[in-house]
Amino acid sequence: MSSVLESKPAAAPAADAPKAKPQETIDGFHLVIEALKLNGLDTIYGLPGIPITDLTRMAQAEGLRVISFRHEQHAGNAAAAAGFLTGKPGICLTVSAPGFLNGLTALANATTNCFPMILISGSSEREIVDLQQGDYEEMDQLAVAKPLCKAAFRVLHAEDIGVGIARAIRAAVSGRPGGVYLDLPAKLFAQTMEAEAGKRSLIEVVDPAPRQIPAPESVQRALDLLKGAKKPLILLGKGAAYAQADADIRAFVEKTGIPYLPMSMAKGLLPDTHDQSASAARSYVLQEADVVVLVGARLNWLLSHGKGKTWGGPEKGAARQFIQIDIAPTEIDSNVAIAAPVIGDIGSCVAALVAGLGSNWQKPPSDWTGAIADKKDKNLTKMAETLAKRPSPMSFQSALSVVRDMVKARPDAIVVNEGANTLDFARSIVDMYEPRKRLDVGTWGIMGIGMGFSVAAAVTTGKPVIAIEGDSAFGFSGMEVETICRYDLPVCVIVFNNNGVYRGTDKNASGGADVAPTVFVKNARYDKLMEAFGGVGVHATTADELDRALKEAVASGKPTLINAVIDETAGTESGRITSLNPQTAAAKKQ
Ligand code: ADP
Ligand code: TPW
Repeated sequence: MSSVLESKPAAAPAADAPKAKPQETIDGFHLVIEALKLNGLDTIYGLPGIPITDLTRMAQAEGLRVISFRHEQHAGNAAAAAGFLTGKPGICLTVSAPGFLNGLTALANATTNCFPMILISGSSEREIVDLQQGDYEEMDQLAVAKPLCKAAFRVLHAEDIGVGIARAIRAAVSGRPGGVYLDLPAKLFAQTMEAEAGKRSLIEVVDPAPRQIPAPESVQRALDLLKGAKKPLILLGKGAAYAQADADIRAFVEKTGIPYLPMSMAKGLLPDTHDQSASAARSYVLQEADVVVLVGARLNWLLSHGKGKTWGGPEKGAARQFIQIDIAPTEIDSNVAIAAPVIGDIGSCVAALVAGLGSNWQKPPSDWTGAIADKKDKNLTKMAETLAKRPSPMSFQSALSVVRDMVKARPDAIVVNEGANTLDFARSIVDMYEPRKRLDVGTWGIMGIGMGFSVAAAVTTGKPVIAIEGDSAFGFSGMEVETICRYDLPVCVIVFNNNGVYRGTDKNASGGADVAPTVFVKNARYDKLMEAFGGVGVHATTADELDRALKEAVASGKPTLINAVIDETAGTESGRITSLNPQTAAAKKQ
């Protein structure tokens, strides 16, 4: 820690007094930096300003990587994605009130998705905030953050910085991971303390996300249920991807022989081309399965809450039973009854299930796996026909078939994906081959994660990133292409440009001069945006042009934006969730 020490003379000595030894001190800035370093947190995603500008400079000087963004939401999204990819909390650093609020969306989104991150915001003086006397960027940030994250802490004294950061780390990664807010008032940074005492006050967190071993009887209950299943199904969620228990999960799937479905961010835990993948027969298996094993997946809206038509209607629903593996006991029974909860970390739970299978484990009946194989064959043949077409202008499918081939050739590349139709089509068309290579809109279906997630993916892995973006989706974080260029990151953004939100053909019902609310400037050249900052911009109107540009981008690693012109009549309102639009839902009920 010697590099961060300041030497300050003690109080002015009297002329005849013996010379006092200079006292070594450390300030709040450096205590924060040292606490992060001590815990292996080596990257800060943020945006400078009062009172944290010096913190960003000093952190950089002390060897941390500081990635500076154009808007805090994207810095926050980057921290969240880094948390998901690495299992360590991603750090986002913002200024007070408005900067904090800009970061808060990302913090709430991280919490919703169970990604570990810590939002650290500078704040203004407590005395003034508490009396509401109107400080520069005054806000009671701790109170605002509390309902939107897993935990929130404030540190008032330099000697508590170590504890504050340790508590933030533990809260972010233990149990169900999530977002944590850490409030650091401006005054804290300039506080000093004696250096040795400062060093002693820091905490290196031991075992921040301890294994949680499931109760043996819960494992046995699950195995008993699974043994009797005629049409079993495994559903892998992004909790399974996060858990980094890839080998155990693979062993569980392959030893049981049970067909599985990956949720979008669990794609690649096993290659999408795996024999047991039931993705191409998704509707069929969800309707038919009699015992479903949920592995780090919640029965939320993305799974139709575990009931209704998606699950084969009331009769099938009544007969179906669930096994749910999750670290959060309160998740159980949140939508439908769970017959066999297995509570613990996914690695330990899945390993315990595999150990309990025994030597006489019977793989699922062949009439079940055979029926799935038939459906898959049919659907995959149909999909291959669609993908082989080369319409002009491009369709979502023809453009995505190019990306699909690229990812097949570079399975280590990370795919970031947002939009509506662009998301839905990419999820089913672009096969993934390795775990944690797909980042997308997640539990909220939120737009705006694109560039932040891309930056984090590139920074944490150094691998090529392919961001598959609807044109509307891209707009939420588009300015961060400057960030991508500034750090020279190997990110290739493909904007699926169909001139609007969902599509570009809506009309203004009033006949007035304004275009419809979902329509953008026609034939926009998003590629020029990348060129403005020194990256490569490509305007692609055919699949061949897209293919050439994408190959070039991945090979060169240069920041690239491909403006892929898609038929503006292609795409449906809200993609595959049209039914959630209030009018559509109401019409259906009538
Ligand atoms: P998806 O959207 O892919 O279906 P969800 O985000 O809904 O996935 O669900 C993830 C689940 O995984 C959450 O309920 C969370 O508590 C759980 N989870 C996250 N990490 C772990 C872990 N290490 N062990 C067990 N469960 C985990
Ligand atoms: C923070 C609502 C869902 S999808 C979408 C919006 C605005 C954009 C769809 O158009 P895009 O994709 O990106 O051009 P495509 O492939 O259909 O052409 N604000 C937030 N989150 C969400 N989800 C919305 C608005 C929305």
